[in-house]
Amino acid sequence: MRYYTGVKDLGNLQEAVKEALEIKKNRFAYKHLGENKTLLMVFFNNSLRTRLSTQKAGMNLGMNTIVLDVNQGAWKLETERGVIMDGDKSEHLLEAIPVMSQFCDVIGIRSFATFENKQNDYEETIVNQFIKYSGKPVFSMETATCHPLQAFADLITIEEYKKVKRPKVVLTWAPHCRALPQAVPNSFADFMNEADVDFVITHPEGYELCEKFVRNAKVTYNQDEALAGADFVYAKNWSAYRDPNYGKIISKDPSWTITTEKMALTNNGYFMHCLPVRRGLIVTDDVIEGPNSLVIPEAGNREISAQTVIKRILEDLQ
Ligand code: AN0
Ligand code: CP
Repeated sequence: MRYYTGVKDLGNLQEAVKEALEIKKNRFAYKHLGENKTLLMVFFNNSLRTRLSTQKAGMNLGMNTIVLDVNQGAWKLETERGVIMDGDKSEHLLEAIPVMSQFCDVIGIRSFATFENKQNDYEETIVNQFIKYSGKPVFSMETATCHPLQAFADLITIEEYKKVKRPKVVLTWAPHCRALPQAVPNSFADFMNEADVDFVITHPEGYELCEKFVRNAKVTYNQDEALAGADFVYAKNWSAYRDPNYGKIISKDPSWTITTEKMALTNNGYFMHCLPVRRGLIVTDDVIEGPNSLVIPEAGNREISAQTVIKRILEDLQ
């Protein structure tokens, strides 16, 4: 593997999950792969889980790791070509990328949607510039439209906890106070559409996701109907995708919060969320603290999804 920006890069998904579960049993078995190799993790946005789990994954593989927080201590970067740089941005991405790549063998990149230009966001211009100008393998740690390390960890978690061969998995929108990207639901849908699950998406009208990720999934505006008989409830807020509301909050309807009453509609279903989560908006304390909450093992599996991806990248670098 040279690049990891979406589900397609994993090839056979069942085999990728199998490989991840093998790695989980013995995470230090591939330490030789990363010897004298350096992982650079570039963050344009905040992170707790991705930063820790990806660094840990690199260390499990014997790599040295460097973390760069672009907005804390590095020069502010211009990303557009053809601009006169007389504002607050001191350096251009087109120099910064090849300089970064002098000091590493593999690059992870986190760069959220800016919501300034939908086309730029959905064409993934930032990560694609890293791919084009770094000369190094590049993987996503959540880019403008996708978070494939998260969705891979989610699928591993579903595989570990499922009680039936083909579980019902529901992705539900939930209210939030800030406009959030569509990356997490996009990637979750992308993975679930390829997995052996009965997949349903539910959200208020106007929160339709990009068709390229939804594909043939069942979509309903009726959350209760979607939750009926669910084995897994995956809650997430996202801002509107469709024009003219791209990147905007168009509803904060509190009746979409995941509560004990909502979970009672499910098949004793598990609760999932990528974290960070705002209690009282997305989910109640009782649900997230309850016995059916998978949020902690789900976060733990971020180490495994990252390690599987970096292992495959290192295997191709040998
Ligand atoms: C981000 C998002 O919704 O994409 C990161 C989630 C992993 N969440 C927030 O910014 C709160
Ligand atoms: N789930 C996730 O990616 O968390 P962080 O934003 O804390 O990395």
